[in-house]
Formats: sequence, structure tokens, C-alpha cells
Amino acid sequence: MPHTELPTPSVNPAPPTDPVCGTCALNHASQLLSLGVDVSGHDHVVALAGNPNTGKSTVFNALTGLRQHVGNWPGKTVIGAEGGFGYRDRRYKLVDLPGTYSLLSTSEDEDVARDFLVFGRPDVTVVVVDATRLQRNLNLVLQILQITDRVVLALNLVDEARRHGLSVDERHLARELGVPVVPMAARSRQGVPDLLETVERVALGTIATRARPVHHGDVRTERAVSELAHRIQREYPELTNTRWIALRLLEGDPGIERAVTDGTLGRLAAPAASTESFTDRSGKTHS
Ligand SMILES: Nc1nc2c(ncn2[C@@H]2O[C@H](COP(=O)(O)OP(=O)(O)OP(=O)(O)O)[C@@H](O)[C@H]2O)c(=O)[nH]1
Ligand SMILES: [Mg+2]
Repeated sequence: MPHTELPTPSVNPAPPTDPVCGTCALNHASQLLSLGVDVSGHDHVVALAGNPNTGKSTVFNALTGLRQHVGNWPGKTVIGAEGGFGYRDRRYKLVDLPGTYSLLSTSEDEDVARDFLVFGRPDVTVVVVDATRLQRNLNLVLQILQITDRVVLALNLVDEARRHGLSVDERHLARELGVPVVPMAARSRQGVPDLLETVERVALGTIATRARPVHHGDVRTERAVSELAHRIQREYPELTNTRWIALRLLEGDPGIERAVTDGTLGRLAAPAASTESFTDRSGKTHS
């Protein structure tokens, strides 16, 4: 598997400002403090997930001040890079995940993203989508919403969409998905203030997100899923996502079966799990 080193911190003395309103008193981004590789003492963990080439690393760099590899081809980020930022009086650890089309896939790079979302249990998952390819991107969004509803949808590349004469009704989208949607053009830092504000509110629980559960029309499948999810819940009362885990087990998903047999699932269910370190299958440890 390809190997990348931890990114080098860039010098970032002044907090970045919003290009549209650099001196505005209400400029939330002015309260951003890019911490580079310093993730010590973080209050919350935020994951950046999404299809390849949607601008995740661009968002990562804008918040942390780091220089994760950015380029116009898919698959640049191969392991999750970590960096820190502060916003108001809280510190955040941000994890830039490899792009993935699906959480059901078994390719190794995609497992890094999936393992982190399922077993790393970030406090907030920012799903970065390409506004010019929304339909294709929504597949992953819906899958992530089955795992967690602590999601912010970063509707990126709205500048490109505009150039193509496309506009997205973000309020409608937010209503349909049950999670907040933040329009962005991350390359020019547009939307960063709103993203920070929204991530904070989801992390603190002051925005109530409510993802719609996906139900499978077939009654027998539904019954099997509920029954298995119920048993998993009884065994591991602390575990969230039991429905998703049940579905994967019924499908014979090897990664989830392994998590059951090697005890990962049990460790996750322990009350202290969220403070434990977690090693993904690429061997990288996240704490
Ligand atoms: N026009 C425009 N381009 C953007 C924007 N955000 C990112 N890009 C460009 O999109 C390309 C992909 O950005 P990355 O940040 O590398 O995307 P990624 O999601 O990290 O990609 P992978 O790591 O390969 O999954 C780069 O050429 C960026 O400069 C934006 O808001 N507008
Ligand atoms: Mg990337």
C-alpha cells in the first residue's frame, strides 16, 4: 500500500480571514486558530469524508494551516492525515480521510475511511461533496448517515457549479437529509466561517441532526435486521449503529465479521471507548 509521511506544518502566524469580509465583526473565521500538527488536548474529533477529489484536503489545509497534498486527480490522500485547529475556546483534531465511493467496498484505501468512521467514532463527520456531481456523491452521504447523524454536509465547489449554470437548493437538501448543509468554495476559503460555526454546533449538540433511516422494503429482511440489531444492542448496550452493523453482518461483510470475532466491536462498546486509541487497518493509530 502506498505510504505517505505526516505532512509538514506550514508557518501560519495570522489566523486566516474570510476574503469576502476580512474585517467584519461577525467573521467567524477570525476565531479560527490553525494549529498545524498539534492535536494535543483536543476537545472534539472531526473527520473529513467524501468521494475522491471533492476538496477534503483543501478544507483540511484551510482549517489546520497544513499542506496536505491537493491536486486535480482522485486518490491523492491514502492514509488519514491529522491536524489541529482551534475555534473559539475549543480545540479540534481534524482527520483528512482518503476519498471513497462507498462504505461497502473492500479496497484497502477505502477501508481506512470506513474503519475510521465506524470504529473511530468521530464527534462530527464533515462529508465534503462536489456540487457539480451531487447525485453521484449522495450515495456515500446516505451510507454515512446510516452510521451517524452527527454529520455536516460541506457542499463544495459551488463556484464550479455556478460556472456550469447549476445551483443547489441547500435548504431543501438539508431538510431532506436531516443534517446541516454548508455551501463552500473551499479553494477560495468561501464558506469556512459557516463550516466552523456549524461543526461547533453539531459537536456541542446545539443543532439537532436527524438523519432519515433507510428501510428495506422487504419485510423479511427488515425483520432479520431488527432482530439481529436488537441482539447486538443487548450484548453491547453502549454501541450505536447496531442497525448498520446488523445489515453488514447479514451481507457477510468480512471487515465487520472480523470486528466481531477479534473483539474490536466489544472494545468499542466499552464506555471508555471514545478515549481509547484506535488502530486502523493501515496500521495508523488514532487517539
Ligand atoms: N474550483 C474549485 N476547486 C476546488 C475547490 N476545492 C478544491 N478544489 C480543487 O479540487 C481539486 C481536488 O481537491 P483536493 O482537496 O485534493 O480533493 P480531495 O477530496 O482531498 O481528493 P482525494 O484526496 O484524492 O480524495 C484540487 O485541484 C483543488 O484545488 C473549490 O471550492 N473550487
Ligand atoms: Mg485529499
